[in-house]
Amino acid sequence: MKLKKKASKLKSKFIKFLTHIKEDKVISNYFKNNIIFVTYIIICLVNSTLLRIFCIPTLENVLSFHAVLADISLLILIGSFGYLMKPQNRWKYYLTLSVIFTFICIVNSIYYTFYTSFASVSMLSLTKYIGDVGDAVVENVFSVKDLVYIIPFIILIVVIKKNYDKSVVEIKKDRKKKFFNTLIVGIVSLVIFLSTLTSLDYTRFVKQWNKEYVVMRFGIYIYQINDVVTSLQPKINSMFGYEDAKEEFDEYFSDVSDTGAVNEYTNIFKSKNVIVIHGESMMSNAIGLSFNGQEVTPTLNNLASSGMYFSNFYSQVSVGTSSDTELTYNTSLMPTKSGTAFVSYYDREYISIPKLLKEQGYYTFSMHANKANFWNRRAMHNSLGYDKFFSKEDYVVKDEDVIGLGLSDKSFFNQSISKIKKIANTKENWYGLLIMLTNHTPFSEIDKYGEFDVTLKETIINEETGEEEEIVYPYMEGTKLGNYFKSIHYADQALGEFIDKLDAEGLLDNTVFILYGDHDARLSKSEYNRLYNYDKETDSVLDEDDPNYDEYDYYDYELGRRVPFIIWTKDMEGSSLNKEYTNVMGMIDVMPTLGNMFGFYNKYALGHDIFTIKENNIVVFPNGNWVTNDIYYNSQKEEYLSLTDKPVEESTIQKNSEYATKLLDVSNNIIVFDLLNENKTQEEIEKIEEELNN
Ligand code: GP9
Ligand code: MN
Repeated sequence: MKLKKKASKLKSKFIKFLTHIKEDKVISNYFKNNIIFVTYIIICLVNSTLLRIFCIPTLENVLSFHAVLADISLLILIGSFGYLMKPQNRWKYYLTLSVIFTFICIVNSIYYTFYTSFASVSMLSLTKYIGDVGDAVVENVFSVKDLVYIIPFIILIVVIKKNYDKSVVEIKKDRKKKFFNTLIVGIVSLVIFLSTLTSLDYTRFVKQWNKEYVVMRFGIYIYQINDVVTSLQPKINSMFGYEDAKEEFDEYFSDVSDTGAVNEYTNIFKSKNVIVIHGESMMSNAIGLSFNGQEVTPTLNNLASSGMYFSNFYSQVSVGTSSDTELTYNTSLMPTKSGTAFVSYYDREYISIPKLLKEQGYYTFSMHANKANFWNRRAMHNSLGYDKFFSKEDYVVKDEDVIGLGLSDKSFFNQSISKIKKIANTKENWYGLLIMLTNHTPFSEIDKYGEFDVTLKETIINEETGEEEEIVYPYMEGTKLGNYFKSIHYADQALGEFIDKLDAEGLLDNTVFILYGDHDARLSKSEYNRLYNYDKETDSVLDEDDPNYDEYDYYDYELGRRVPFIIWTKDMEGSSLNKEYTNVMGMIDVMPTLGNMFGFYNKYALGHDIFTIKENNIVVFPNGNWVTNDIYYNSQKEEYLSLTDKPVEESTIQKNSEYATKLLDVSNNIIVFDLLNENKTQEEIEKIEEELNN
């Protein structure tokens, strides 16, 4: 009876409360009195939703209840502090917050287009290179969608202009009350949000590894704040980092042999001279491709068909692009997890190809016609052990020889010949790395690349006249990928001329010629969709319902990022070495593979000699994805694509993913904690820790 009475009392109280809200227009009054605060919340919510629409556009991601609740909680919590200010000044606070949050969305929007990942403050050290590749960023990456975020922001400015009132007077007590009420609402929504999280969400949040997932569950703003904290963490918290890292390192290498395995390729190139070409943005998909009977890359095609062509080869770059490839190629280590090794860790000890060849008496040099401090190469090539680094200052750069980022490849190669000749005349054995430059995004200087036709031409018989007629379909003409083909055609031509000249000078007689593509061309999926699904009738991409339509999806794109790796000598054609090697291989495997052929060995290489590991190889990418001969694994989405008919075991996925995580950890620790520097004194260890702390 008592209970019933209580219940009806409560009910009437509740009804009274609702009537009060309705009749006194509590909600509409709240909106009216707090219009700037409410608008700030709404525009920040709209922007974070827009970002998910543009970057991770599945329904689940866009309408993510978790992300919205996380955003609301954070925005209210931070926003509540505005009520501690005088009402006349409050708008400044919300405007500042909105500037910061809008900026976060714009930066992430641009960053995602470029790297298919969300931004990290640890990348700030790279901004000094933006000026040099700025055009590339503006032409290829910055798009109208990145400006859309400004619209909600403008709405806020309009609302502020209309509603801010200088004359409002509010007593301190009221201010505090408003602050506490808002804070409590923020805390309640945060608690609700936290109660929806699973333990998996927490671990992913702490690791901040799977960025897409973190943004989907925690929203972009909490992601970014967490990113700042995790980026600073190694610096704040590295006092005991060294010991742990060293222990893991010792354990990892405890059962690695002190000498390399012997196989049929051991020492086959011992004491030969070496020319290595770093092929800027050279991708394997150009090899063998033709337009109207014209090969895009005749030189590469020729090298591939008359040499050792590793056709299932990947670069493993992170944000350090060219420099990451140089690191991995030279040392068989992976790019660092934050920052880039070339910029942040140039002063560490590295075991590198030039250093090991030097032990055999080689003279080693590198050549690149860009500024010596680009990617901090001057310092880092020294750390990698090159005897000499030829850079822009060693070349004559006439205006008419400049294409894109700097001296054209043709001129670069031409001028390099005499330098190499000089070295060859004075040194017994020599090894040189030449870094190309012209085939660099945005591939827009088509006038300077020379003629290369990327249209589709067909000959038909005119029914009326009976004569042959040529029809031209635009196909790749005027597209970014089309321009890329023109650009790589130029680079290929430069390479061809270089090889001819080397030969004419007798510089190929006792030389192994090696070429790798440094990374893909960083073009969007839609460009490839046009290449592979062109509808000449409509001059656009085939309709999705068309039986011939074969969508170029995420996996096609990732697998299509393969780059060439070729080992070639003048007399290789027709020999037993001259074939295509199809086992999956990464840049990290180059040092051990070449080491076996040239007779050097690095116990601390993290890759494998491809002729020892053969079909059991795994290529790990800096984002945790990996690929084997059988499977491509997407660590962000925890999905895979089977590449063969073999069934995929869950245990294989788990084993390989653990291998990938371990490899990335050990590699990162080797660089960050300078673990290859065996003679490090306690003082030096303390210096590193102090450096990480600052
Ligand atoms: C710059 C060149 C290009 O010198 O190597 O660097 P990337 O933008 O490809 O990292
Ligand atoms: Mn590059």
